[in-house]
Amino acid sequence: MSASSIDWFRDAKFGLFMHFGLPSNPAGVWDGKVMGRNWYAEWIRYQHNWPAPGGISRADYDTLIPQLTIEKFDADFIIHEAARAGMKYLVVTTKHHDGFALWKTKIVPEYSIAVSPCRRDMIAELTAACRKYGLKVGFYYSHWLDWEHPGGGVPPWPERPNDPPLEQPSDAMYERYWSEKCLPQVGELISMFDPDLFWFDSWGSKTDTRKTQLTPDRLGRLIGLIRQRSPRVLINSRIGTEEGVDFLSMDDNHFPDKLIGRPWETSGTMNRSWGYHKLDFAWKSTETFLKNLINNVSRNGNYQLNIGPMGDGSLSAATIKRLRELGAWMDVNGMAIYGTRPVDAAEPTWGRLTQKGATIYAHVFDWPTDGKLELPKLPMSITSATVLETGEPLTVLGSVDGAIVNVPPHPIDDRVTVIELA
Ligand code: JFZ
Repeated sequence: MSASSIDWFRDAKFGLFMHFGLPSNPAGVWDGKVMGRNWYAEWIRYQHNWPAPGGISRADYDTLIPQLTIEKFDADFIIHEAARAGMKYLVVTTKHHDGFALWKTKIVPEYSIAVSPCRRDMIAELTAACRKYGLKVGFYYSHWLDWEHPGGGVPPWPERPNDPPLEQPSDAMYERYWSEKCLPQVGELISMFDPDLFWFDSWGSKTDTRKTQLTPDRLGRLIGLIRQRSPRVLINSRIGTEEGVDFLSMDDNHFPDKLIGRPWETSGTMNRSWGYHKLDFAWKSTETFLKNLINNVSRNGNYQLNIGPMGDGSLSAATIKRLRELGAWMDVNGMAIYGTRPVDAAEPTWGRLTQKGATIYAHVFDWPTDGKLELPKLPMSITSATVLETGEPLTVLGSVDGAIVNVPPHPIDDRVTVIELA
């Protein structure tokens, strides 16, 4: 990346993650059998010997291709919703672990959306919608695991604790996967769509298969190809190294408890699964998402909130409700999020702080019952305080080591009220 490419990411704070693919149609149910509700629906093919030993055979799995009609998929609608929710970038699964490409690829075209009944290019449609609404374009690409190519990696763990591990391809076969499919598809995504960000996925540094498959040589060739083709594209650390990449990805749904100096992000789910699971009703609240976002931003990080569109491409009502609730908060409080930086101050027990120039924003999670909000010692002296949502001025009682703001008896927003300090 060029020196300034990371700037948009550091200012954007909030992105939309989107998991879609062949598994969105069965949505966690196969032959009437329900996938564990703590499992990821996008893993339906390989999940602990479910629904039969060895998972679902390739031939059975491929019966999902003729079901890919996406008749209700409307990229413009989805990205418009994301923009209204205050999200500044998209990261979409161009190819998940199953190896099926959602764009009209010339590399292994027979395992892509081009051979599905819809004959549409979801990645082209989403990219166009992002450009229309001003969102940056990010691509999830499963570089490590690929269950279509005979050389691609399969899950690194035994199906059950006492089973032998799954048989991995030989190194020569993995090399074929890498040079015939992975590298050319990544190069093609750059030349076809000119993305702003790549989100690669690998994990478990202790699993040997990752170490032997994602060798420094292979990672060097992948990163080298991207750098050579695009000066601005950002790369995340889950590619398999923290060196030579642009930002760190935390473990899923992991929200760090301290500031991290390098740019970073957490990806999180709205319920449990990334891909749509029709029986996953464990929806988290908008309040939780707001606090996750503010927590990360106050510690120098971003938040990528996931949606899993249904098999026909549409969004569930539960998803749309949460996006709109987020948007309503961001409409009036967004300036306390975008472009801010962490504050050099002790973290208050009642919430979090962010800063932009000479303005500090106090995000109050737990409203004081005595009407007095105690500020920690701040890097500048505070003379005015205003409720951001209403413009109501509040009085500040100064002190060198920490001012007190007199606040109304009840919070303005009982999830998070922001007070602007200057
Ligand atoms: C991976 C994928 O397997 C999954 O389907 C989804 O795409 C998710 C975003 O990423 O799953 C992971 C990877 C890493 C961790 C957890 C789930 N981790 O490090 O905690």
